[in-house]
Amino acid sequence: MAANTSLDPMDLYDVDAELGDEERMVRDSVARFVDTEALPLMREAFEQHAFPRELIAKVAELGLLGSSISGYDCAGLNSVCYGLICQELERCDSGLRSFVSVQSSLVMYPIHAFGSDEQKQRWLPALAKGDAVGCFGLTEPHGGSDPGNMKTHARRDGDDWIVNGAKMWITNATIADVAVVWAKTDEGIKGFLLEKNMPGFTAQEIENKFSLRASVTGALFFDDVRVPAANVLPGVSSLKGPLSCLTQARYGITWGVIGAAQACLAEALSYAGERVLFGRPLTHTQMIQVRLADMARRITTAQLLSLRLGRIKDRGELRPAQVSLAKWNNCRAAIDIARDARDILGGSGISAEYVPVRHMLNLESVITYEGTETVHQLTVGRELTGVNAFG
Ligand code: TGC
Ligand code: FAD
Repeated sequence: MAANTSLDPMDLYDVDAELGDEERMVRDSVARFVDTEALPLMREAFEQHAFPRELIAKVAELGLLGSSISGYDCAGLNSVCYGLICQELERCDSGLRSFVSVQSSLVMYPIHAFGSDEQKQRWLPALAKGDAVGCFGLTEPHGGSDPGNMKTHARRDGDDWIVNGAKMWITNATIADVAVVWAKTDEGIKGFLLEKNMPGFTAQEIENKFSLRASVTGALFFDDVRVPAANVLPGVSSLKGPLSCLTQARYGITWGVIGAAQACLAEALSYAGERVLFGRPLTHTQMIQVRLADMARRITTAQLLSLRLGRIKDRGELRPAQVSLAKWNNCRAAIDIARDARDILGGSGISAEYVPVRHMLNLESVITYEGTETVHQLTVGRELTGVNAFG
């Protein structure tokens, strides 16, 4: 009996049917942009260890920066649209999705949620248009999993604040016009908007990465940086501030990694269909079919988790442990799929001509940043048991 070919291999449960017209339209327009304008640049960008900055104006023009914010020249789209944007961008490369995640969830979101009217007017339209680039400084050199123990600190000096310390592994660090920097103060953890030319504020690129090569990553240093009170986010004074931003970005990542996994499955299907060994294409062997089926199973599970999460988020009922479960599950699924797809391609799997190895290497960062797998497992464990096992 012939196999049923009517299902979409990238969407076995027809998640597409659960989407509204606007959600489908957003996904399809980002997909077109990815296929025609972004993907052709990405292999070389990865090889050159450079973020293709020419794409900033294009993602801005498509309304992808701060897309969940209403007003301030932003698109005001729902959370599922944001997720679909991340999915299509990461189908291209995690570095491109990272750029949009950081700008949207980690820079524009805190300015919108915790900023003054003046800060919103000044920064949000510029960030939405891509005229300004932002970065988010939370992780420090001594250990990113425990940001409550940060060393960067700020003290009042008249109407100003003086910031000292350092941040590490910061996406967009050296190309940012504004950095949302979290620092300890006598009044709790506060967010500071540091501008690139402030005396004492420097950024240094981290070179020779084997992962996220098409993304800028760097360190930030603060040596007695004088920051006016007008640059402090007035709406939050605790760890809840930066952790709320992470919830937004982690949600987007749950969708993003589905795109990377789909790209790997597509490549594995195509390669295995053409590769003839022992007198038949690889797709005719049971073992390869089991491996492809397992990829589809994991992708389908991830799609259902993210869609459900998006609907919960749009109802305003999202809980951090729910995001942790999906970040853990979907990143694990994607990295396993990428590694397996690389193996199905044999020696070709290590070539930049095929996408799995690039996604596989990128996903090593994605499974680490925004909370490592262990951090998310322990977050779910804490939710189940009521016991904090981090310490
Ligand atoms: P804990 O006591 O759990 O929480 C302190 C306060 O924050 C609240 N909260 C959250 N709020 C919103 N979203 C979340 N996810 C939240 N998690 C906790 C919590 O309710 C509490 O509020 P309140 O009112 O009671 O004060 O804090 P803890 O110190 O025990 O930390 C818990 C832990 C380990 C989960 C947290 O520190 C953590 O998430 N660590 C991982 C750090 C991390 O993910 N860093 C990411 C840096 S940014 C990045 O990687 C960007 S990459 C981007 C890219 O390029 O795409
Ligand atoms: P550590 O916290 O030192 O963890 C080391 C190991 O210990 C991990 O395996 C971890 O899971 C494990 N571990 C930690 N705690 C426990 C525990 N209680 N029990 C058991 N095991 C534990 N940060 C930002 O602030 N902004 C950015 O824009 C940003 N961009 C990034 C871009 C890239 C490419 C990368 C790689 C990272 C980026 N990060 C950013 C940093 C990222 O969030 C951190 O790398 C991550 O949170 C982990 O922190 P760490 O690297 O210091 O590892």
